[in-house]
Amino acid sequence: MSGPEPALSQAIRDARRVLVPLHLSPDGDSVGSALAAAWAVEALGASAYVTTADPIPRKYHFLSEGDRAILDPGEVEVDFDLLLLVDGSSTDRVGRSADLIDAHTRIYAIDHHRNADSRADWLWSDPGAAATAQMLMRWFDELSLVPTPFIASCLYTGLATDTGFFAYANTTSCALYVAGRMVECGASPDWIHARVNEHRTEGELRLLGVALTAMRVDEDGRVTWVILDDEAFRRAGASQEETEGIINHLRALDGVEVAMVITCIGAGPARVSFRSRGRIDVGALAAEFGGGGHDRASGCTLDMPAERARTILLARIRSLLGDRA
Ligand SMILES: [Mn+2]
Repeated sequence: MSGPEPALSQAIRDARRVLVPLHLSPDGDSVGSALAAAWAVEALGASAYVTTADPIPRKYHFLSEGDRAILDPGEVEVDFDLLLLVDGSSTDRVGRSADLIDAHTRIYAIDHHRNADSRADWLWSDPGAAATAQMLMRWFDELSLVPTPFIASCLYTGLATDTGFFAYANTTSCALYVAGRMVECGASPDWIHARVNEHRTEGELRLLGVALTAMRVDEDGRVTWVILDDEAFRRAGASQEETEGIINHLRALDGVEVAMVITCIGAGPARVSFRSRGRIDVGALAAEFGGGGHDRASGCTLDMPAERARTILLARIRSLLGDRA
């Protein structure tokens, strides 16, 4: 890949006001990278506004409740000369934040996703990077811009969460080296790990217990699933937002290739999450049913009762596994 300079810092120096939105369903890399990019924008002399159309998950509030406010797009009434997209390259991914730009706003995108499809004026893409935060740290080093301990923590959170705390296949030596740079600048690995993973709600843990008890395993042990319905949420005293992490436990069973969590509230549709250990591309599977995602993590929504969705999806997963036996 080629580096971002001098185009990126020149574009920021030429701008007065820069919009840095989070993408929809913001994750740790989105929150951390947007806050770090906004800090760099101001270090280069422009003013930065960070906005989000979707709520920020509770586990990232230790970043979003820092000294920079993350605004609802509806609260912002200024013109922007530059839109800086981080962790995504399309304005479609930022929801209502896209309403804040006009035809005169230039668009720069910094993204590590494969197939970064962009109508941006300029795109810095590095699919070899584990996180956008990793790209930003390298950019800061290129500019000799030394992040504060808080900004280093934002970057470290982005890189750590996108690599499953340095456990996924994208944990390259480069990712680990750059993580080391973040630690040198003041990020604390144990504090960030505890903030992200050990501030869970009682509802989340009780729902995990209900889900593991209700877990079903296919007869050959290669597929696990659970249906979370009104009764499951009631027994756990949990809300629909407290399902996070359950699916990773279902995939952790020895021998499992695909895990599936089906959530169904009242007479609503069946919302399905998939995880794969790698043999089955669950991104392609979800796409067959109108959803999407990555090869190891994806989801879709089926407008039918949960039990019927389970029957259809399990049959399809079995045939995919059979094809590859
Ligand atoms: Mn990312």
